[in-house]
Amino acid sequence: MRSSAKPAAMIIAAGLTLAAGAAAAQDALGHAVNWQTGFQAATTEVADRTHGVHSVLLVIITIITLFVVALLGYTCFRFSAKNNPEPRRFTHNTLVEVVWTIVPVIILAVIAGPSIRLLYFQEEIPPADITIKGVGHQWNWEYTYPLADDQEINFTSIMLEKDEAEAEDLPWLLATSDPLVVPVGKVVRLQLTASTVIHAWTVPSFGVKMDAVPGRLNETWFRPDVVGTFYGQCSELCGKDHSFMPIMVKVVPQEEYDAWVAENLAALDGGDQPTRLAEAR
Ligand SMILES: [Cu+2]
Repeated sequence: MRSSAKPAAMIIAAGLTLAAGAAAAQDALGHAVNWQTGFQAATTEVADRTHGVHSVLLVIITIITLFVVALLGYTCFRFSAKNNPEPRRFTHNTLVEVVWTIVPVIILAVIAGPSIRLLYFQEEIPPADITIKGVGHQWNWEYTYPLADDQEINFTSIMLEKDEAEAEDLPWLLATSDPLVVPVGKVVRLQLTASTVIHAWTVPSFGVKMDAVPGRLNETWFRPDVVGTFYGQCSELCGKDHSFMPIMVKVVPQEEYDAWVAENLAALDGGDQPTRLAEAR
């Protein structure tokens, strides 16, 4: 037993090192890296708390799995035809049945507490600092920022082709033409819908995944605590280019966000609307 435990421990240690390295490597990137096993670094409280619940569940699941495997192994060995040629004929054991009903109920009740608390935290949108409307098209995301005086900034994020992404040193298949721009530390309310089929707006670093459904307005929110560029992908199979409608979010300081809004508004006033309408891919 002892000799086989050592390689297993080494494999686990190597896996953890790999995961830690991958997590550290992607901190600055806002997207997953090859061979990454853990989550992308959390940059919102929702993501942080989601990871917390996941960590607790992982421990509980691991203990249960090991317990069941051990029981199974013991049963296979102890009650095999060879070791137990004369099987006993009873079919019920009240004590065992009570235990295997009550214990799972207690475990589920313990899991339900933090899980439901997190669900409420995710679902209750705090007072929003900015609101953005997102529309999923086949196959790109259109964003609208409603602003004062009936003005709005409207543009469509289209995935960069490989050469375009490489020219800008951005990750291909994740980088888009015009990214979403949001201020750091502010509550962003995102209202989502879709034009033809269901899509899902997902950014793992924010812990956000919300369906965009035609004829329906779904709301979600995020408050990014870290400046940087974060990526996600459509997460609801939506057609042939489902893999090619990524999400790119630039989280910038408030001044930079204000300047970005002013720049786009100035362009609107000059009649030179920066709107980039969806080009059919
Ligand atoms: Cu999709």
